[in-house]
Amino acid sequence: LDELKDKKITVLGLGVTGLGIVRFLLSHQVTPKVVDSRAVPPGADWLADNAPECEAVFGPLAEAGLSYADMVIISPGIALYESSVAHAIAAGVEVIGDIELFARLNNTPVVAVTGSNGKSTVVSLATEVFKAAGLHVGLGGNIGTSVLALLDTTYDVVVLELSSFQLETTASLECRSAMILNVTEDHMDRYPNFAGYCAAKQRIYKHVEHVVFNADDALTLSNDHKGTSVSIDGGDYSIATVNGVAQFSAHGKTLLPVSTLNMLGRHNQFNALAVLALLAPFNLSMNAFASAFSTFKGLEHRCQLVTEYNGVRYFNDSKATNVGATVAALESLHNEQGKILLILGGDAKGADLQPLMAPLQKYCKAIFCFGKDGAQFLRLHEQANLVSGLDEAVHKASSIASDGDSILLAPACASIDMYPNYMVRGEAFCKLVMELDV
Ligand code: UMA
Ligand code: ADP
Repeated sequence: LDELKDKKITVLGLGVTGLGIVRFLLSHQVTPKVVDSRAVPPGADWLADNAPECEAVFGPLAEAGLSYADMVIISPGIALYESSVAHAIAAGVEVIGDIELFARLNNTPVVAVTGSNGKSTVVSLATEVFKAAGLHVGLGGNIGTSVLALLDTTYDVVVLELSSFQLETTASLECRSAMILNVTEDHMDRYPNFAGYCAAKQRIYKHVEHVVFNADDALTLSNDHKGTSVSIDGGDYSIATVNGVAQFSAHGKTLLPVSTLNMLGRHNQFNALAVLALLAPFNLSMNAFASAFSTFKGLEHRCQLVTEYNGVRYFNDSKATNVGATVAALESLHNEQGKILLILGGDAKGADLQPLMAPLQKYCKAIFCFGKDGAQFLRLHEQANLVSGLDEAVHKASSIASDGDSILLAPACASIDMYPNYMVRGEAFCKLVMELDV
């Protein structure tokens, strides 16, 4: 930290991350310059009220003088190839993210998780297990809290959710254990190609004692192909049926009945296995896992049962913001008694929608498409309806659903074209469902 005091530091971006960095630096007597390309970034008022001593430049980055800094601490929403950032790097400026700064200062054991889907669920469940075992645990990262705040408290262990954007600017994070859960297309509006996205995710494995990977997804393998594997059907951690009872198992030994898990769906059984594998180095009691698995009901807006009317179940999976998550929801929620009426659309972020074709054909009675890229989904199903928004979708779907069917919001898209975020979209859906007159 003393090193930072002698440097010209620019904090780039003033959202959740930027504010966390500014607060942290100020509390350690470092006064940064603050830059954001938005005319009024989310943290502007806070900065004016609490840190008027910080020079602030809001507006076009080209005018912000990034190249004159010694170090730029960049937010994940800004790409390193953004021209002003690229110029600064070329001029020799050190550009790092808040996770890298955390890594350089942290002495607590870290469990880190990345992947296209399931990160928040896995880190939340892992945190609950640590708590049940009586450990003092900190949780941060992409899940929504700045990691630097974690340095202010003494923890036994820290659990981090890391996005590909955050990993791009992280080089020295040391982890006790870490996992890439899965890699399917996402954020193709940010990466030049899929390989770039995969490479960002791989950076999590740089300095890890206990590597965990998904045996069903080769893209989660580390470069040396070593580590502990997880797969429902057969990995070091898997599900085995013993005397007719499905059991979470490790290396052929049963650990816990799968029925202990309170969350719905096959993908959540995988997530539970991931938690068991990731936390293995900590030698926690199986009671701690059993307690957390049975009480954790899953996070809101992830395959969440809203209600049931006349045998029709309504599910909110607004957090399905990419194709992989929508496929997982269809595979987890389908049942023999009926079909799924799927509501999807929004901002597809440049994704290839083709992988949706087979599951849509197999599990869906009809689809209802809305939002900026809604029309792109129409060709994927013969019973496809273009609708103006969630209101029309919910009403149309409920009018043709019959006993045993499910109505599922799993948009495969970001919400940003019509809503502030996926939570507001999910809440809007739940409200429409609860107000249905059926
Ligand atoms: N932005 C500008 N100009 C700037 C700075 C940001 O236009 O100068 C834009 C970005 O392009 C983006 C938005 O502002 O559209 C927010 O970017 P940010 O970097 O300021 O974001 P933060 O508020 O700091 O939130 C970030 C993560 N956001 C992103 O990576 C886009 C949050 O994850 C994370 O919770 C938070 O840090 C704390 O770590 C959100 C997210 O959507 C939930 N993540 C993506 C995902 O999960 O798919 C990766
Ligand atoms: P993330 O933090 O990676 O976005 P979440 O736990 O918030 O992950 O879940 C995001 C979406 O992915 C939800 O729609 C959820 O149902 C789905 N999902 C959760 N776990 C998995 C998994 N292991 N594989 C595929 N999809 C998953």
